This record gives sequence, C-alpha cells and structure tokens, in this order.
Amino acid sequence: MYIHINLAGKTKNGSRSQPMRKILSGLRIATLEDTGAPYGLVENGAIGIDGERIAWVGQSIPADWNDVERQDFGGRLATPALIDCHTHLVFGGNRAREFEMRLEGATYEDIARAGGGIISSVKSTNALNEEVLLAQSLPRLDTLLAEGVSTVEIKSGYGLNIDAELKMLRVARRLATMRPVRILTSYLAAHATPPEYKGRPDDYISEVVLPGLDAAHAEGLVDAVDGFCEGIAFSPAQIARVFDKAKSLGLPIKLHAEQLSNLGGAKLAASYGALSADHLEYLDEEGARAMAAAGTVAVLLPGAFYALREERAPPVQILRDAGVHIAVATDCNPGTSPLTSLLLTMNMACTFFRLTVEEALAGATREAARALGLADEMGTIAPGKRAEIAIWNAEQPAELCYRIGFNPLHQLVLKA
Ligand code: DI6
Ligand code: FE
Repeated sequence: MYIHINLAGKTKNGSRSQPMRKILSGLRIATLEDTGAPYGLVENGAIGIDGERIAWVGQSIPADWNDVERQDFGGRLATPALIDCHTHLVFGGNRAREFEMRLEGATYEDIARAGGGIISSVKSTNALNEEVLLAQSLPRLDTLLAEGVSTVEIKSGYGLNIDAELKMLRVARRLATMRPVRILTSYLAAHATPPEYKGRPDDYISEVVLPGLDAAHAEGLVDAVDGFCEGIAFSPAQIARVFDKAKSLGLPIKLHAEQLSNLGGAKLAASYGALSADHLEYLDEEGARAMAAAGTVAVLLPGAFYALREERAPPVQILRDAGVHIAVATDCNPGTSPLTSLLLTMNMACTFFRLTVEEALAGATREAARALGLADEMGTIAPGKRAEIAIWNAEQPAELCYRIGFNPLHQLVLKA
C-alpha cells in the first residue's frame, strides 16, 4: 500500500486493492544521480513505481505502463525523500536553562565540566519510563517527518548504564512502528563518563560500554556503534576499545570527531572503515585524506555549530579536494542542537559552511544514505532504489535551501 503524507503530517493509507504499479507524472525530478545535469535533473519527467521500488525515471512512459494509474503533480519538484543521518532525538526533558547560562557567558565545556551538559540529560532521561520517553520523543520525530523525511538515525547515549542505554534503543525501535519511517539505531554509550565512574573512563568502558553493547546487540537493538572522541569525552585509545568490540560483532561504526579540538578521531574512525565521521570542525588534511581513502562520509552538523556559536567551520574545501563525500544532518539533541528541521539544517549548511545547494541537498539524501550504509537502497531517484520520494511546492532545488522556517512539502510518497 502506498502512504501519502501531506503537510499536516496526516497519513492516508491506500486500500489493499491498490495496484502494485503507479506513475507519478508532471514532475521536475532532481534525481541526484550523476547524469551530467545539475542535480541530475529530469525536466517534465515521470517516475514509475513497481511495488516498493522505482522501476523507471524519464520523460516518456514505457508502452507496457500505458494503463497504469497516474498521479499528476503539475510541474512540481521531486527529490529523494530526505534522510536525517545523525540525531539524538530520544531523550528526556530539555536544557533550556543551559541556553540561558550560555547567554550569561558560560561555555558548553564549562557547563559540561560542572556536571551539566550531557549528564543533565542523562538524569532527565533516566527518570522516565519507556512509555514517557517514547511520548516525549515522538513530537520531535513528527516534526522531522513533516518535512519529507523517510529515514532517521537515532543514537543512545543519554542512559550511560546498560539498562538505560537499552531502554533508549528500544524506544528508537518502537518509534519506527508508530510512524511510516525507517529508523536506524546507533549505540553511543561512549558519549560521556557518568558521575559514578568519574575519573575512571576505562572502567566505564570495561564495565558498561562493552557489555552493554553485547546485550544491546543480542536484543537486535544496534545498527551501528558510535562514540564521542573529545577532551570532555573519550580519547582515541578509549574509542578504539569500543570499535574493536563493534568489529568483533560485525557492526559498522561512526564517530563524533574533531568537534571542539583535533584528537585525530577521524583518522582513527577511517582506520576502522567507519561509515562516517561527524562534526569535523577541527579536521586537518591528514584526517580528510584518511577519510577519503576509507570511503568514510563527513557528516556536517551546522545546528551544533550555530547553537554553540562556534567560529571554526569544518574545512569544506579540504573535504572537497580530498574527495570525501559530505552529508548534513540535524544532530537533534537537547544540548548543542535542539533542531528538528532538516530543511533549516540545509540552509545553515549553505549559509555557514558555504555548501552549494546541490551539496546540501545531496547531503540530506544521497550522502546521508551513504553515511548509513544504505547508498544502494535509497538517496537518489533511480531504477532499483526504494520508492521514497518527496514532492515539493517548489520549482527549483534552491528553494528548499534558501527559505528559512518554511515547509514547502506537498507530499511524501512512500511504499510501506
Ligand atoms: N556531540 C554533540 O554535539 C552532542 N553529543 C555529542 O557527542 C551533544 C550532546 C549534548 O550536549 O547533550
Ligand atoms: Fe551528535
């Protein structure tokens, strides 16, 4: 059955008798495929959908599709459905008070070292049972989905004990059953050292992070393993212990690297063949070269750069020159990026990081899929890919990035 989601976020399920084939016509299609045209644009195009896959894309309808039901979109722009490849959207409470403290002059690191920051969200997350945590997280997911998002990555990392990390991941899995969305989970117990292990981060890794990963993996809760490699979090040597465990379980890895300083995290991640290294404000050329060689995607998170009023942008030109694939994501989290708009994120990626519109749009579709290991399945509009297509009240791709705080989604077409 086809699911169409309109602007108000309401979902209409097609009836079971609906045919397997469908044509979306009257579209300006930004395929994001490498066709030589900007955005891989197909003008006056149509998309043939067969089951859950795209069968064809082009200007003429194949003869054997002549009697297939068509929906005409009157010249609107179609793009691949958006993908948010880095979020922490399952958490309890909020950190509005820290926002005020930063306005009064405290820095993010000051607040973290004083027991606020991530630890304050750990307390408010762990105070909630699974149902309430789910209820608090759902509106954030809905806000993302209303902008044409089909796929969201969600990390744990606000539990910091085994049961609480598993609880977060279960909530992430349950969210996927409540909405027409694909959710990928990342195990991020190596996000911060909890107070009971203060000064003993290696013991925390031995006693919580590693056995917790075994338990979460055994329950089928982990799609990837992440860590926070930073002066206020974990060293490369500590992260390497987590990655060794992930590798032994056959799980892909990702890393928060070079956000506030350069510890060589991106190079470490690349040496493990990481799917992505994320943030990267302090990345150097050596790190970029290592990422390019390993095919590790750079996930840029302009929401955190904005909220922390960072002055150092990630080295986009170095990434381009090295041939690193660039994705963009919200980093939706209560501390450094309370952001639930991927369109606004794309705008920020252009405005703050000087990405081109094509890079920003590819970053929230094709490259975001790559950062999740799903490049063969989604992220472009091409035969064989999943039929997950956003249709916009817009003519040009640039309209998606240039407006601020406006949602031009006309319809999200998904096969469920
Ligand atoms: N980097 C971030 O920006 C978030 N986590 C991370 O590793 C911040 C998380 C928070 O402050 O709650
Ligand atoms: Fe993050």
